[in-house]
Amino acid sequence: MPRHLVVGAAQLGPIARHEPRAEVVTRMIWLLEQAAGRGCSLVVYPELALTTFFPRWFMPDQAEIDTFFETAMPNATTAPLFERAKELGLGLSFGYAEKTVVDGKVHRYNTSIIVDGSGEIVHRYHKIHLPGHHEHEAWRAFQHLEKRYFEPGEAPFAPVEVFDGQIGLAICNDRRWPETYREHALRGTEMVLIGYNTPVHYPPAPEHDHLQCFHNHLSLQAGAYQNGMWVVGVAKAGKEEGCDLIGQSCIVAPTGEIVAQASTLGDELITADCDLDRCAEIRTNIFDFKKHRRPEMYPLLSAKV
Ligand code: CDT
Repeated sequence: MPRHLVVGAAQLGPIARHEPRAEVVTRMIWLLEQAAGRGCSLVVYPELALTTFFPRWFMPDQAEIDTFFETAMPNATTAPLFERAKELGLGLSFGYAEKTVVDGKVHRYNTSIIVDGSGEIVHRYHKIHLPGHHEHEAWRAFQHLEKRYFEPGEAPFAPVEVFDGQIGLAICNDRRWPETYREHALRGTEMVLIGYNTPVHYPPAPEHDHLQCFHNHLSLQAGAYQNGMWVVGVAKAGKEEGCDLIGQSCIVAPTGEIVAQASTLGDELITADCDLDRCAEIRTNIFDFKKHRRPEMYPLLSAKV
């Protein structure tokens, strides 16, 4: 039996700083219902899907920063999304800012989850590659304070068995790192779900602004092909609080080909019927890791340099 997973990439348009979470959830449910109509089993939303991309502002007051964090998932605001998905028998994946207490210590993560078709959270991932800076840098047109507001995840990339496949997570900046896909692939991941918020303007190197969309697809397509896996990239797009975010949400086959792509910068669903067995086309041929990989020749790859 071929293992087909019909997946929906649910791109979100801009979310205003003071837009209530409940309104965002309503938008997410609208996309979810479209996905059900198109035969999807899994719907993937962006990084930090419930709020505006708040690391663009320096906020000295931790209480204000914490207004963007969730202390439970699901919670009263997201419950309607979980309930509707369960009614429709659909799985979900979305990112959010997570505040959690472990052994009396508070942790804040940039988190993404996978929810199965029965409404259970079956996987939780804490973003490993946190970009940006720690301190307020007034010269920038806007801040990128992920390093200040989150702590990095400490669990390696790994898939979970769900939807009759090996499904994994990564978040935004992770997609630019070849290690993300290779670690996933070595652990058997067949599809990686990657939400992102990527500004067009990159203050430290504005000469690269015109390359943002190119680098997005370059990374997602190379990661898919060089590791023989499906890649689902989902943007928060459009002009958000004066900051332009790229769109280009896409679903990439293990051959590196884009099989579906968003054409707007707003709320938009794209879908693809993904045959998970197609990963073997690459992994038992050109990138047969056991046969052709030479890990003894790459000792620095997992060393601190
Ligand atoms: N959210 C996120 O990781 N965004 C970064 C922006 C560039 S680094 C400041 C990205 O890699 O797309």
